Amino acid sequence: MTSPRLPVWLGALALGLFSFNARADDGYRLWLRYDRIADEKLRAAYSAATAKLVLATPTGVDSSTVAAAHDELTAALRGLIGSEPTITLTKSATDVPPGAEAFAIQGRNGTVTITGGSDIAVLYGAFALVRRLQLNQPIDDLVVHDAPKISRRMLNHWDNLNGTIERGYAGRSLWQWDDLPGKIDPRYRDYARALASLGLNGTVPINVNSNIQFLTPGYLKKIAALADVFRPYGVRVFLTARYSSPVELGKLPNADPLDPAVIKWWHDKAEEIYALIPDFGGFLIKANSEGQPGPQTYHRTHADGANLLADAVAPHGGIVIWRAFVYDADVKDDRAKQAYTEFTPLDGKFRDNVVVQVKNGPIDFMPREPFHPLFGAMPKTPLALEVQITQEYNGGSSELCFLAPMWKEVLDADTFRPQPGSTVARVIDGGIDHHTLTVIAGVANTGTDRNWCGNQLAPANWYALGRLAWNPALTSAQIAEEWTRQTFGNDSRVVQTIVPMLLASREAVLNYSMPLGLHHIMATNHHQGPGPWVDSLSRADWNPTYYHRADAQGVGFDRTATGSNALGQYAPEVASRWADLATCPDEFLLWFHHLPWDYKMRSGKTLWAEIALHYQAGIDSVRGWEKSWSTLRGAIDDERFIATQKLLSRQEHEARIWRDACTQYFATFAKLPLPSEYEKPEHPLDFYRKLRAPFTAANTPSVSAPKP
Ligand code: BDP
Repeated sequence: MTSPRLPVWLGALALGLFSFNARADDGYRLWLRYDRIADEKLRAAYSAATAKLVLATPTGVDSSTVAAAHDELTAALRGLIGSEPTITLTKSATDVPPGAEAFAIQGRNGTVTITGGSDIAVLYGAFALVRRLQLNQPIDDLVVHDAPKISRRMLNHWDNLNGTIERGYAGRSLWQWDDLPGKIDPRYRDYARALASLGLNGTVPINVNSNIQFLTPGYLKKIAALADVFRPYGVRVFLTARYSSPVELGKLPNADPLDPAVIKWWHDKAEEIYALIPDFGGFLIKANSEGQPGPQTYHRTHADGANLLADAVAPHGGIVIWRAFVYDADVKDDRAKQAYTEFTPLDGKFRDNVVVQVKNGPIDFMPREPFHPLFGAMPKTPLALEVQITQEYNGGSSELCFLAPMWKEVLDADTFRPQPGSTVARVIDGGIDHHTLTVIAGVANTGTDRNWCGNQLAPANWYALGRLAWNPALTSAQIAEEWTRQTFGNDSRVVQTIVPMLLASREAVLNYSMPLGLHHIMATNHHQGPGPWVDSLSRADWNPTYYHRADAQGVGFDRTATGSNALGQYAPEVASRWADLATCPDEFLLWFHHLPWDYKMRSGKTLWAEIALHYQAGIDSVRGWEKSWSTLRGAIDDERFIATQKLLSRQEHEARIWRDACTQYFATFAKLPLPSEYEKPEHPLDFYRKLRAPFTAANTPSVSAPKP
């Protein structure tokens, strides 16, 4: 990807037209780097194998999407192997289903044919071929058939009208609202290329805490201009909407979903949107959650609310994605239970074009949560999985935390509903309950930083979400290796250093922040450091003390039958495993149980010692990466080498703050000595209690939904 601001020669460098190894690289090109392959023999083999490229589409007619595939292949082959491919377009005569996103790649005797069920599928095939070349994989006698497992693969941006991003750590919003629709930042196209390269086919450019301005005619034109840029890349635009828009924009007395005037208002709004954006995807709605308006304001259900909007977009082929992240001020026994309690009675009551979007766990994107009990519990309703790519609770952009292992843990979890083998992946891909409307969404980590995501390793998470959305069966290791090779090159020393770091990082972050099932013990507002002592926020369930429940007797949230019985929301096979201390995995121990400090763990050590040692282990991991990263000096460009070195050093510092703050705080209850392996804390507890994070965009509470 080239920047509009770069001088011409640098742009050429970015496209890989120069064969030397650049010593500076700002990461702008993400994983779409087309630097010349060093191995001459391999280049010659690739050059011979790709002498002719045939794009076979259902119509054989040139389109902006075919042109995008053509451009990408040309840039990639020029850059990677220095050859000028001959690309021809033809009408396909194969068994790839028309209209579908499936593609086939066949290579023989110097001709590679990419056949797709649609033009977009051909573009996906083009990116798949390019990836093979970037990974230096053999392409002789190539036969590849591929198709996505989930139909809507989306990014959810939490970008605000004023250019800030809720929980965004990579600069300002990519969308230059003041300049749109007249001025199109070339970066929008690079964004669409990145999405298409992974097969992501939907984007919600604006925050779920929505601003009514986005539904005004002026802003709809700006959004339509974005949609025009994204369309050739197969990326459809969706919008969030504030539920009370008919009142605030339409000046109606209420927004009751059963009121005919409200129904008409939304129908008219849908017409207006589709006139500007004919392939508009539909609405993503956060309602009756964290202060957002919703149907319950009018004593109606989430189904009434969703169906109102679903009926408005249905004539145009649109869908409604209704979020299940709900909790109200009336905290009963356990916030973890609320979504299940509110939504399961509504199963079967939603229109066919509604999907309910569920976060991976029942609380809120904590570093580790058990899978959400709604998965498997609403067979008549398509359920989407929502994960967070932006690292709200995993160190923002100042820490390495590769999230594929976290998402895999959830995708592979067995809900046992209706029978064993019913994994979350199979619930959301529609396989279990035979739904065809299937959705997966990641809350984006993009911003205006040159490297897009705040640090040089964070794009691995964007990449991972896209690849898992296409195929949830891919392993974290496969994804980590692909991304590393595409981003840092195929030098085995580089690959063997970076991949293990990525794979270990999520567990390390857990260890030094919220080990053994501890959760929601972060600082107020910015969520980037420890705050286990916080107990004064206006809602009980915003306070870390609500979640860890440390006292002289022990620590942890009893969610068994003797406590909140949140476990009762899972299938009996799952519930009994987690309820029984003999079978509950250590990683969920304090999520489900309140245990004495001297509780004997599987390791033979006390719970207290294990907590302290997990915190220490987290730091030891980061220190290990600092050492291994230092061996890469000279093996990668200096710019990314130095930036990442600084990142890891900052991470070590932040990890120490977590460890010293949390262990000293919990020690005030445990009253037990720290194990000998544990390093002496740098400062007393009071120092950490007084620490205040500096002002950053990420450190400001949500604009429209103030919360901890
Ligand atoms: C929480 C975030 C908050 C979001 C909310 C949501 O802290 O900023 O608005 O999720 O998903 O994790 O709506």
